[in-house]
Amino acid sequence: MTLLYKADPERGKQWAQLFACKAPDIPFRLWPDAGDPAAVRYLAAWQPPEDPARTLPNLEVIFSVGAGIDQFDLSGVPDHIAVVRMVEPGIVEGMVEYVTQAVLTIHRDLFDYALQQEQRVWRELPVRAAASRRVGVLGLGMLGSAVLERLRLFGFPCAGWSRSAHALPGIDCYAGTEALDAFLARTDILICLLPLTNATRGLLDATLFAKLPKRASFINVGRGPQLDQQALLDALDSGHLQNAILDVTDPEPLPPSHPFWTHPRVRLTPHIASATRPETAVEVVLDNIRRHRDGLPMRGQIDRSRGY
Ligand code: NDP
Ligand code: OXD
Repeated sequence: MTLLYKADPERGKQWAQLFACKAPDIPFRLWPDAGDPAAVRYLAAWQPPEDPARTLPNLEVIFSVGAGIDQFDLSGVPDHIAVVRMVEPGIVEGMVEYVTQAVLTIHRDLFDYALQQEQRVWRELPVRAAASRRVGVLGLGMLGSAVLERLRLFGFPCAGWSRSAHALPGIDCYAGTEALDAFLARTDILICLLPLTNATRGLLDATLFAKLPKRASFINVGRGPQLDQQALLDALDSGHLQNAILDVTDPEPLPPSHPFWTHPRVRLTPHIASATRPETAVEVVLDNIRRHRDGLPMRGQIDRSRGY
């Protein structure tokens, strides 16, 4: 019943200690030291090995160490192997912090003040009330709903968009392609927290940006390939969009010559908005292993037909 860990080796050492302490009955191995491959039933990975079913013939569950699973090539994972994404409170807290700071950076004009500072200009800009800045989140899942719940407390009018209908206190919920235009038309700060699937790849394009109000801003914490990067540059350069904060790009890292690095209206961070915290993630994985052993549904098991 071995669990094999195949992701960042430093965090792997923390996982190893936590497993030794909380589940000494489950042998824990750190990739590439898999031990007897036939003993591996559980794999915790950012990216599984190639042909996981052949490499690990008795594999039963792949746990993503991240909330997203788009980095997995599911075509190489047979149906009898369950795939589970990371649903744990540490990831949620990190994302709430990151998006809150990004929204407040935009809302309190810190892009403009940074430009003024470069020119040694000391000039007040009018402060806009949060109640007049409409925030909209693409994705109402574990992360999107938590982010909105926090932003609502600042007084921003909040809305979210998802595939299926949701009802969240104090949030205007929009669902489905037919509701997207109305959601965009009421959104001054757009945040992407969608998983990368065939349906969301390239979704953030010129047509979508054109549907936002003039001088809206954009925050991408979903995945780089959801964004048409040239369309964003065009929208910023034409003044239709005001600012962009990007934690994810395509590729990662961006090449040194990419215009995002130097664009005065773009802030970049290297995919650090949020990360799994070993202390809380190990608890969740252990709970899911227990559930799996007891024949109960695991938390975060993905639906392959939806791709997330
Ligand atoms: P969830 O699976 O919990 O939520 C996904 C949400 O997106 C759901 O509300 C879902 O709708 C909606 N959605 C999916 N496809 C569509 C579509 N085609 N049209 C409309 N809505 C859609 O995911 P999480 O909230 O946990 O995570 C979201 C993403 O955030 C991850 O997949 C990952 O890419 C990214 N992420 C980024 C991190 C970073 O550091 N930058 C860290 C962690 C995650 P419905 O509710 O109807 O199913
Ligand atoms: C994740 C990520 O999906 O870090 O967890 O992007």
